[in-house]
Order: sequence, then structure tokens, then C-alpha cells
Amino acid sequence: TAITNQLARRLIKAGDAAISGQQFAEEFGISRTAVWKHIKELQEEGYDIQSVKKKGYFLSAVPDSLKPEVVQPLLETAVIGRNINYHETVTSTQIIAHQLAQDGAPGGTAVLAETQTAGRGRLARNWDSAAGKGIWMSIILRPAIMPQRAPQFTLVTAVAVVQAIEEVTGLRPEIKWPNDVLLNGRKCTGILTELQADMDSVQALIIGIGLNANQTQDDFDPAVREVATSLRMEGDKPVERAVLVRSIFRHLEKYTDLYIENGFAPLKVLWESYSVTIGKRIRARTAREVLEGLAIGITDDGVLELKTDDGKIHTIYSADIELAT
Ligand code: BTX
Repeated sequence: TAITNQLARRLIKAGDAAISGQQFAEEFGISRTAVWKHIKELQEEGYDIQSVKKKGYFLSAVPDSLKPEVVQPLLETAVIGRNINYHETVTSTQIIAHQLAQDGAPGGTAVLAETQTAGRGRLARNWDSAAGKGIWMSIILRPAIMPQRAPQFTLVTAVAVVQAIEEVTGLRPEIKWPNDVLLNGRKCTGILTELQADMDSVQALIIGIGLNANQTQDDFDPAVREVATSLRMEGDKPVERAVLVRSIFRHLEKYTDLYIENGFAPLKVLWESYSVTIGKRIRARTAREVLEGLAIGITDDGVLELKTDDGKIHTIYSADIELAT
């Protein structure tokens, strides 16, 4: 009910501080028995609410769910995630988000699902989306930019995801150009930026984020087991997915605002500080060729610069990268 949700919101805001039944009763204008009933309802939904004698209630964990009623009370953003479109199962959150964007959904709309039957990566590759174990979401953004700048948002999003993972787990992820977030050299997050645009303006960016949160090795498709990892596998403890979503939204909002105000330059510096690609000898597979050489940096547009042994500098817009030895 509405009051149950408000109570959850109030507990979240209070953090570690306990709130007494009496205080709730006064704030919400209901009886103490009614307070107790709402608390019980929340507990049944998976909120871990502790009660401390003579002090009151406090919240020690939110449910392991990405339902809007769990995520929205946590949010600290003005735009991103204010509008949530939630599903148990979808083909791909990208497909749903594209449709919503075409139908006029506002910037900041987020599509979240517990699982995807046809989760996708770049070039129509599969994205393994174990049920209830990860964050499978697509965010609609509507920045006033030229279409050719859209790929920069993959890098902006990577920075936001890295900082969110750091904040929530204390782990230190790295970024592999352009769209992989790694822990110990294995992929824990993939980012897919898609576009709805005219020749000279972006209608919508659809930013797909696939983040492996609580999988164990067995939860992964055998095809990706060797290359994938999850926050739980690296940090040895499960993460609260809703809390992570909050953190991603907050960092993404902060950095898209920064981008709109100051352009890509400040984000480029941040991105480089997390990059495992720059300064390394790499092999880049583009659609046309395989190039080997030194990754010297990214340009102000987010394009990778690779220097081959003949001294020539190549600009690479899209490729798969591996370290060369
Ligand atoms: P990508 O093309 O860079 O990476 C895809 C490759 O990553 C696959 O070919 C496979 O080798 C590997 N892979 C597949 N699943 C996983 C996984 N769960 N963990 C680690 N590695 C994996 C990356 O594309 C962009 C992925 C975006 C996924 C999100 S999920 C929400 C949204 N909806 C949707 O359909 N896609 C995006």
C-alpha cells in the first residue's frame, strides 16, 4: 500500500538510526498497531527490518529485487530512474526501451528486468542474463548532441558503472575500451549504446548495462564461464542489486550533467584513469582488419588511437581488443 511504501522510504532515509513505533504512528497519523502491520508487510516482502528494544525499527537490508517499489524509494536522482519500467522476463531490455523511446518516453526512463531471453551485446552477440542474479537494464537518455558523439556515452557510462561498483563493493574495476568493465581481467559488466537519430540530432540514446552481480560460476552459460565474473565471485559476498542500481543512476546522472556542461574532456581524464587498454600493446579486431600495436590514447571524441610498428597512427571507432604479448 501507499503507506507501506512511505514507511519503507522513511526507514531508508533514516539509515542506521532507529525510529520508534510511536514516532511512525505520529508522523503517519496511524495507530501503533497499524505501524506494526505495515512493518510486518515489509518484512514479508523481504525488507530486513530489525527492532531494537526501547529504540525502534531500523532497516538492515532491502529485498533482492529490482521492482520499482524497492528501487524508487532509494533514489537520489532528479531524472534517471524516476520512470521505471520493470519486467520479470523480457526478450531484451534494449528492445523494450527502443519501443518506449519511440513512443515518447522521457529521458531518464529505465527498463529493468530480472532476466532476458535474448539479451544482446554488440554485433548481435548474446548476453547471458541469469534470472535474478544481475542488473539487466536499459536507460533512455535524450541529450541534445550530434549523433557522432553518441559513442562517448559508452565511455561516460563505463566511468559511472566503475564508480558505482567501487562505492558499493569496495572492488576496483578496470575498463577495457570501449565497453567492458573488468575485475581481475574478467568481464563483470558490458555496455551497449544504441541510437535513435536523424542526420543531425539524437532523438534518444538507449544505454544498455548488463552487470553480473550475484552469479556463482555455475550460473553462467558455459560459453562465457571462462571470460565472465560477478561482483559476488570477486568480493566473496552478495550485493544488494537495488542499492547498486541507485549508485549507477546517481553517478550516471552526475556525469551526463558534467558532459552536457563541460563536454567530454573531463570525462576522458576519468576514463583514462580506469583504463587497462591505454599504454598497452594490443590487438584490435575491426570489421575490416586486425591491427597490432601500442594503444596510445583516446581522442577527445572517445576514439581509440593505435600506433602500429611502422609508426602510423590509426583511429579505431569500433573493435574488439585483446592484449598482445
Ligand atoms: P559485447 O559484444 O562487447 O560482449 C558480448 C560478449 O561477452 C559475448 O559474445 C560473450 O563472449 C560475453 N558475454 C556474454 N554474456 C556475458 C556475461 N553475462 N558476462 C560476461 N561476459 C558475457 C557487451 O557486448 C554489451 C552487453 C550489454 C548487455 C545489456 S543487458 C541489458 C541490455 N539489454 C540487452 O539486450 N543488452 C543490454
